[in-house]
Amino acid sequence: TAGPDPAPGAGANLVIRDGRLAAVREGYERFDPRAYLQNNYVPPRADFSSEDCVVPWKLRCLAETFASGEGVEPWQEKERRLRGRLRRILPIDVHRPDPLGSPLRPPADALLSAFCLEAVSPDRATFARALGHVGSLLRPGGHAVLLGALGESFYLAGAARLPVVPLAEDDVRGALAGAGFVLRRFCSYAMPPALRTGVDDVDSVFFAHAQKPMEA
Ligand code: ES4
Repeated sequence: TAGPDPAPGAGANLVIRDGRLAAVREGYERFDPRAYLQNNYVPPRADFSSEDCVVPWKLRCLAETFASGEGVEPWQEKERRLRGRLRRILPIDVHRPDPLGSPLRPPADALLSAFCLEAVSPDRATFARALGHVGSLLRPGGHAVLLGALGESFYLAGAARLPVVPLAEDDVRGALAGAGFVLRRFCSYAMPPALRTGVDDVDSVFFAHAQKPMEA
């Protein structure tokens, strides 16, 4: 269901949603990260001899966006600054209105999520709500950078077969607008037959760069 999160005890709606989220959680208990990397981040999907391949496409989208700010600082300098800023890895539950369990202070400048939200959401409304939850961690003017799957209903990672909500381009645009974002860039990549290897049923991959408006 669309709209605000139901209050605890809001009835059947909440119970049904919890059951499907429990199924998502159980699926990930069998998730095999090595198999996932093998399926998506080595050839044929990560073939750097071809510009038309999906992983080079994803990396180009990210590189262009991250190079578009002020400065033009060499990438080595960016890498050094980013590594110097990393502090901790925190667990996050995107289905909670307060995904980190407490507000982020100061709020984040940027949020990057790749193939996560649609892969933990049983339906489009849950995807849109999850985007709103993580988006609430951003400051006014903060940036969201998303990569994800369109038209995908499942993917494999070893023994795990994970359900995915099949999204259309307009679902992503609508969810970003509904979460209060202004879209800066949206593009997609149709998965060519040679990269339809059976590890999922993805139709295409999307990239979105969106921004929270500055405070009035
Ligand atoms: C992915 Cl290229 C691609 N397609 C579908 N799912 C993915 N997860 C990570 N990369």
